[in-house]
Amino acid sequence: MRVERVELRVVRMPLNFVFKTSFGNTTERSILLVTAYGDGLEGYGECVADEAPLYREETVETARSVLLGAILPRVVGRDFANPEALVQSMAPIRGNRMAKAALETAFWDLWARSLGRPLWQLLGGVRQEIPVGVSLGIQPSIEVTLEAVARHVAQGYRRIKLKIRPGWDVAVVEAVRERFPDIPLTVDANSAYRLSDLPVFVALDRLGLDYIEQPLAFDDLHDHALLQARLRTPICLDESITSARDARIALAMGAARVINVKVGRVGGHLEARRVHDVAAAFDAPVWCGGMLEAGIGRAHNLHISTLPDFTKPGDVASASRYWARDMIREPLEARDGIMSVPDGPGIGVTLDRELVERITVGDPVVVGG
Ligand code: OSB
Ligand code: MG
Repeated sequence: MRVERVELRVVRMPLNFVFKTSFGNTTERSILLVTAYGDGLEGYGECVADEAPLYREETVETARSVLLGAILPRVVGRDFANPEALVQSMAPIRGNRMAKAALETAFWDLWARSLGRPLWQLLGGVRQEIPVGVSLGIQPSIEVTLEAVARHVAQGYRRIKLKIRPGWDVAVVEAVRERFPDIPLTVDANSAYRLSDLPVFVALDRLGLDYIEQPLAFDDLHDHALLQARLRTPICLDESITSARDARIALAMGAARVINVKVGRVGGHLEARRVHDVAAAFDAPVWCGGMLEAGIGRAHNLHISTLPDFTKPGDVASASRYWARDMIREPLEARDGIMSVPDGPGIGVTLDRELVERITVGDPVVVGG
């Protein structure tokens, strides 16, 4: 498949809610959308980077700049027999995994469409029904949190994740656990704590959490290993894992027992599958994380979630939770906590072109003829 040309555009979409985490508040997303053209077909990828580098280092601007300046010159106008070949061509470029993933996922979609096959089959998926959970941002009060949990449990979500940060942790989680003694419950700190906060984690360790996600620094596997040794509750790493090698090291040294797989964070589907394979070799469960994706990114997340070791509910909730109007035509909605994986060629969804044009910020850039 020759990548004849690639279009980059930024679209702006307002969220239905303020998403509050330990690193900041999100009220709308600026999303870099990548379209790869070849053989009269189109494939779509959505970059997970945000406007500010508060989760990891990349931003919408760095991803755009690295794609234009370094990645696309190696790719546009060239033939790739498969996604492996494309990934090979990007390998000399260090880091910038969110930028690479945006193009890599667009290529997978294009390639799968050219073969007339749904992406999940080409990835090696084994199911088309995906149990999902929900990630609840930091709420104004414990009372509001309890209402939000009740609402999402009633909707059928299979796991509730609560964002925590210093000063908003043990009390709220205890209150939720007391009201909902049996639900699968997790917390996500987004790197807000240090090892000296051990008493917080010892208190959380008594609350029957499924795991504690990314409690410590994004680049500190060592302290996560020290913390894990003191806890019964598994640690799940998100920010810290950018590759299959990171996953191998983290699992081998006991820094985590569960891995959050995000296609964007690790550089694309191929590396996400490698992370999955490493975790499976360690008997460690994985689940699919979310980055407040719109339809294209959410569809890609559903496809990767079909691999066998995705045994815990992911953060791939109904699109209508996030968006008044999504950028794709097909509704990606959970029913009783289950999302169905689209079965058409590629990612199996189509862009709402009229909407995409309307929400585009600035001018799209097209590379190649
Ligand atoms: O840490 O998992 C995270 C959103 C943006 C950045 C990081 C994270 C998240 C979420 C939301 O938790 C997941 C979602 O609903 O898409
Ligand atoms: Mg997380």
